[in-house]
Amino acid sequence: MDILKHKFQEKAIALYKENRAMLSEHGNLEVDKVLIRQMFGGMRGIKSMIWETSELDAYEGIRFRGYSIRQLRKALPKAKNCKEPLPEGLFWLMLIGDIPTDREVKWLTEDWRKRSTVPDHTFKMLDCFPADMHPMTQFSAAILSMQTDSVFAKRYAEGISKKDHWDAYYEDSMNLIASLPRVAAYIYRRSFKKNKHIEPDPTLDWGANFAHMLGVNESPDFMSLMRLYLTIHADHEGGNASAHTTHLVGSTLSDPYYSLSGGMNALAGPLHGLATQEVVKWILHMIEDLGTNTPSTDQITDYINKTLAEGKVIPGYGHAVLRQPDPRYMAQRVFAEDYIKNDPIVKIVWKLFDIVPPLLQDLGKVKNPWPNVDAHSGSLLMHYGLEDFSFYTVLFGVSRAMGVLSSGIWSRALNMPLERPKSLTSKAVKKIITEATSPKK
Ligand code: HAX
Repeated sequence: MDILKHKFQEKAIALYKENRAMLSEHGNLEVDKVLIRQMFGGMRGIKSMIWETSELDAYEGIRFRGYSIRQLRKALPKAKNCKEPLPEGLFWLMLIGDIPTDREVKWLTEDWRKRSTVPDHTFKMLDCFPADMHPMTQFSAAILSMQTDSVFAKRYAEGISKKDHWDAYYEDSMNLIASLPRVAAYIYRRSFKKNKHIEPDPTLDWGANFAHMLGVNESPDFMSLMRLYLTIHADHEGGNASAHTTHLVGSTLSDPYYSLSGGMNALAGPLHGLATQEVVKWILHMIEDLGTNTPSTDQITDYINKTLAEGKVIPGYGHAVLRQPDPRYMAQRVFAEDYIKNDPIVKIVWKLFDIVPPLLQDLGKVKNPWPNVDAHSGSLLMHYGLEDFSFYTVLFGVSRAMGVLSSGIWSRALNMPLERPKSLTSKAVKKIITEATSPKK
């Protein structure tokens, strides 16, 4: 058994026993009552699932195993001459709960390199798709096509014991994460670079090799950005749409390929991960509309009001849980301040930070007027030559795979059951209200 898997097994058995004991003693304890507005309001705030790898606080933002992004930028192992953490280190932390050593991270980079083979039929299938098919459609289909290699599906068909589900899930998850940069880079090059592909570089770490295969910029700065990007987008606790979808599909004991493909379809929505493309699209339209890439505060204000008057949202702003500027936005801002502070699009992104929140607040209904992660990411990618914004959500997906699959391994190890919440009809809710509000006889 490999070193990561062995450590995981020890941790998983211990937590499984602890949780079982806790359930038998305190299973009937009430944590939260569900309100009618939560039932109709996208289940906001209902505590109803277990997610070990990260937790989101409305004011402090995301913590991975208790560590904030700022702490992780210091504590996680780094590549030589790079200030940003290696995403492999975050994966180890999410799975095991401890900050890995440099040696452990080196082992993981090498393990993923060995596992990074993509089946030939996946490339052949992608080659049959129209080149202008949205990259997220290609990505989700490519993930699904690799399901032929699923260790979990094969072992399940052979009759695997419940207690070994996590082991097969681990193998699939590691294989999948290892191969995603190759798949994503292939989609990018076939869609935007005349089908001219770049071979992986086995001397590079996971994130840097991905940057290399995209082939838009060979500078160490772009590799640093990619490592940061892949680290901060990985996980945002379990209730967000891509994580929750992956979790839900996995709860049926569909294998990680089915589950992640489902999660990616959720990420592809404009209220979720597609917002990263929408932000850049919206800024570029604004520049074209106004005829300048240095718009004044008044011009930007008018453009925002026009967008709102058309009944659209301002992409990159607002959040279902956060009530402060997203620390993932702030981490990217710090990177931009260090490396590319004179970029015109970055300057617009920073101007929007001052102009958008009061305008959203004036609407009187927006709960969080601050920027989310997607408000900044595209401007950084554009600067380094990754200008094809319909590809941005695929990058997000490669990173998100680390969070949702490490959580998936935990779900199988803790023997999480089929997920099946209760639904009611509107009529049934009205009846409940009538009974609760009519005077007692
Ligand atoms: N622009 C305009 N209106 C907005 C808004 C924005 N950025 N954010 C919220 N609102 C509106 C909502 O549409 C809603 O209006 P209605 O009542 O008329 O339907 C009202 O304000 C209340 O919404 P809320 O409770 O504040 O926000 P929700 O939890 O319902 O939704 C969203 C959260 C992220 C979907 C929302 O803020 C939004 O649409 N933002 C823009 C899209 C975006 O950036 N999405 C990415 C989010 C982060 C993420 O998942 N990244 O992957």
